[in-house]
Amino acid sequence: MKYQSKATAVRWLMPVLLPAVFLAHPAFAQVRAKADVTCRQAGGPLEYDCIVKLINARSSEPLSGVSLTIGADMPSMPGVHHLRPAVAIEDQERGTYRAKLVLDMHGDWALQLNLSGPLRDRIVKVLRFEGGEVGEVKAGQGRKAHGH
Ligand SMILES: [Cu+2]
Repeated sequence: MKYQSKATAVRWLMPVLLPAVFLAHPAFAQVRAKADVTCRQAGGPLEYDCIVKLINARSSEPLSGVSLTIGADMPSMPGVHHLRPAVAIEDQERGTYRAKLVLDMHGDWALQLNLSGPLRDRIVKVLRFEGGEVGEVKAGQGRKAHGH
């Protein structure tokens, strides 16, 4: 009998609890983002224009209206480089964002994409910046040490 009254209580609470969970982030309650990042040298040797395409990981629809900043750190030297996060601006093309990165040396950089606003997420992409060449670094290909 006691068990049954507990179950009844849960049934009564469900309509109250469920909407509360979704109201925390109304439109994007369970959305995860996927990002495609391409950068190319622009201006100085350590200046790069980066294009970030954000899509909904489930539906592959472009994610528009997201507040996006890009932080950067060197995985081989955590905490050594302190770059101010770059603010990305959405392009006319929905879900496409542009930011200018000014690094302080060439090498492998972990870019932290911080998504906020209607959707909160964080995506890390490791890219190798070597002059005009920028490419994605797959897991296990990172360089061990570098000098300053
Ligand atoms: Cu470094």
